[in-house]
Amino acid sequence: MDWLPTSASTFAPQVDSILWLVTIISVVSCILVGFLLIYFVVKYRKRSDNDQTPAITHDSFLETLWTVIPTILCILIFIYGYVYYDKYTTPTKGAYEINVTAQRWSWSFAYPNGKKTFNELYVPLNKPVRLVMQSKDVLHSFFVPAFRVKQDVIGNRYTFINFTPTKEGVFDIYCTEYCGISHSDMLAKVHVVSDVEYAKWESGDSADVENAYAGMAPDKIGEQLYSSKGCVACHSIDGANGVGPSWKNLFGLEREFIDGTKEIADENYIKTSILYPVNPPQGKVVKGYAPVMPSYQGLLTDSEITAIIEYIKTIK
Ligand code: HEC
Ligand SMILES: [Cu+2]
Repeated sequence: MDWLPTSASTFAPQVDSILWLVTIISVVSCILVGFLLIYFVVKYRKRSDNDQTPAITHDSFLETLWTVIPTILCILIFIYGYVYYDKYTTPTKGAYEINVTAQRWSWSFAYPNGKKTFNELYVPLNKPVRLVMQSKDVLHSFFVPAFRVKQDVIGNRYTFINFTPTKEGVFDIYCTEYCGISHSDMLAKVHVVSDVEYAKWESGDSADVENAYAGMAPDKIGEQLYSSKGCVACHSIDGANGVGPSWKNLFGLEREFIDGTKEIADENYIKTSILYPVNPPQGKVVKGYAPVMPSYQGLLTDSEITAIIEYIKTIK
């Protein structure tokens, strides 16, 4: 039975060993205390009515012992933890740097070659990676259980994570700092791929993305993008109001904006809303909503936007 999540970075075994150490110390102490408790209750029970408790005030030897042993254990745990904490906060020379931006309620990643991804982080296998992270709004926290790394992401200041992935595959990224109503949707994936695949992915352009959808109908692609690009965090498809308006029956609807103007929600309106959600002159904020939608300029290709529009048309 696996007690812990997959272990997929160089830190994972180290963090696990500390966790096991602390767990074993706790279990052993718990059993010891429990056993002594029961033993003393039985041994020193009141045997008769004139049984007197002797007036023992203290025992210097025992008191020293039960102070010194736990102190040594705590110091050991601290040193053990500190050594690894130090390693994980110190950058490795030549690490591959990726910029991470957290925003309610999504993650975006910018790579050294100018590539950008949204809610999908790509890292090469067995290469040290350094994440340089910041938040555009509130406190978030970047957590990859499989790598055993977690770090708060805050505004106006960079925070960092260093790790070396050791296993190919797709792992979960969570936000672990409560950051508002769609906090639990602030999920992303990290893809650990081999060197060869990574180079291919890095040099690939958006054509790659289109190939990934080969043979799929545009509305189905749009449906996938709806979750993978994080629209799901703010837009429902069942008519329920979220942070943003629902997409149900959106296509063809007349929209009223906070500046009092109106427009029919057609292809161009939807595309403009995705690229310039809030900034005038193109951007118009739908009446009754806050101007919080992030711009997807540079994060969605034209054909992806078309696919999303096709998908929105199907939501009736
Ligand atoms: C952080 C929450 C958030 C996310 C994530 C988000 N949106 Fe929005 N969106 C909003 C809000 C709020 C509005 C309404 C205010 C406005 O018009 O800017 C809106 C408006 C829209 C509109 C106009 C809708 C209408 O009913 O008139 C479209 C189209 C749209 N978003 C598409 C998308 C797509 C596509 C994605 C994902 C790629 C996305 N949004 C992700 C919050 C979000
Ligand atoms: Cu968050």
